[in-house]
Amino acid sequence: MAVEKTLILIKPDGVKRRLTGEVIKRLEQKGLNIKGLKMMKLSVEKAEKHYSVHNGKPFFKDLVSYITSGPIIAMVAQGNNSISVVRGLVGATDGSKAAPGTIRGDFSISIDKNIIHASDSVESFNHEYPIFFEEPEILDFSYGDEKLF
Ligand code: 3AN
Repeated sequence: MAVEKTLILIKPDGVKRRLTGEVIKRLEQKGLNIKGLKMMKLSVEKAEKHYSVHNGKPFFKDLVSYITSGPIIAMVAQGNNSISVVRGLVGATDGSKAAPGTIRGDFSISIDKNIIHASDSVESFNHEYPIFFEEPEILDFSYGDEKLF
């Protein structure tokens, strides 16, 4: 068991479809601790950095133009094994194949407009979070209910 932080983005389709509350509800219900949260419009430069691992792939340009097309919500959440826990809540990349009960399985039917991004490793988190947050914006506090989860 490892207490980890993970970066979560609600993508422009998720924001425009008013799924922000639904996503946050699922993270909170699971027992994840949200430590930073903001709404922002991503610059192309930051989007290219965030998705640098996909640079050169056929869908890279569309990925960048899509994630910069409207406001997103960025969050840092902390909890036991939070990276794999949140990936489980998110579901498979392709919404048309994601299992019912997952966020993508319940709300997406496509591979690109798939509501949400979540870090897939500690290395990814370390690469991703500084693109969205300054260190002091990730708050160090206790919710006080940790013993209940
Ligand atoms: P995930 O978000 O499930 O970690 P990644 O990291 O493989 O998926 O891909 C990043 C994003 O790129 C996905 N969320 C999806 O929006 C997009 N993507 C991945 N594969 C494809 C593809 N074959 N065609 C179009 N978009 C894709």
